[in-house]
Amino acid sequence: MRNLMGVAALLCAAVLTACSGGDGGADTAAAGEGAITVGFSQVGAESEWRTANTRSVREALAAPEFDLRFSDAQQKQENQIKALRSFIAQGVDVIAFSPVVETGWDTVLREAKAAGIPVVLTDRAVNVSDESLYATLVGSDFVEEGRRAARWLVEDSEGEAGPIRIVELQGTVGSAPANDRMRGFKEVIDADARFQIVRSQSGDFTRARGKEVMEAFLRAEGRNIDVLFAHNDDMAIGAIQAIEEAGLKPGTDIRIVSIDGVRGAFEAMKAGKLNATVECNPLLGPQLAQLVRDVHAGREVPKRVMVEEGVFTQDQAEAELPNRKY
Ligand code: GYE
Repeated sequence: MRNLMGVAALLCAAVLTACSGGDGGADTAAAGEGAITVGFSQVGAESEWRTANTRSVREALAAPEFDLRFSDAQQKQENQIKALRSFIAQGVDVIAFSPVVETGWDTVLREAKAAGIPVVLTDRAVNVSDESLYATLVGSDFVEEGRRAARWLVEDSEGEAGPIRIVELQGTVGSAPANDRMRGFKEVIDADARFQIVRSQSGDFTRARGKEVMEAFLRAEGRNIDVLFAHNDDMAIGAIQAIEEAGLKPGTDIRIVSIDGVRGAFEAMKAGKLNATVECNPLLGPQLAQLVRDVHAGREVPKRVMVEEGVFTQDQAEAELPNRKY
């Protein structure tokens, strides 16, 4: 038995650089003959959004025309770089990945280019000196999402006297959604002197960190917090718990606006604990599949492909909840 396991482990190591651990876990899907081999490196499993995104990508690339090699980076850039190198070594037809952070990709993307493997970015952008290092990016407009969150706040604060003290739970440091949502939000609130961001810290897009950081905000600011802006719903949901444990009413004592539009956010809005969520649609699997087909066939693709989305408030939560697919 032990020997068999040893052989299995060796085989596993030979086929993919890592079956678990290393690049954070990888696997293959059943594929038809002549299938397009796609190496996909996912950020991790940090949020409800990400779970829905992974499901969408896996479903779309489960068709026999694709052979999917999926790898989970557990929110670490070094794991993603390893996974990309492993995909290059395997000679996949197309690489797709959702970059954890924006910078630090030039070298590995140059390696992919030298190997003639087109790269499709999903969800998050990169900051590279040479735009030809990737074929296209399919994802949301995070700056606009930040603006939408702020515009909701401005509208909701009509007639209110200042100062309106805001705490901000930021996403993963250096990630495109954290950078851009912060920028979009600030752009709008900076035009109105009543708004002040009094604390700002990363909660890494997770519930657990969102709760911890909100606890620290509450310790530092006491009852002087009017608004929480969270870069994603999961951190807002974690923060709601912290606010309740501090004896305050989330949604009333502290108004909360976050981003993603996941089911948990709709439930929190229905319960009156979250005020608004800005939609960020994770179901981009089908668009990704089409881009993979196109770049593989050598067809021209737009450099930027957008995902459609909206804003939802408490009064819409009950009616919208049954329609939510994530
Ligand atoms: O908002 C957050 C996730 O990159 C858009 O990552 C994505 C973000 C999403 O962890 O929940």
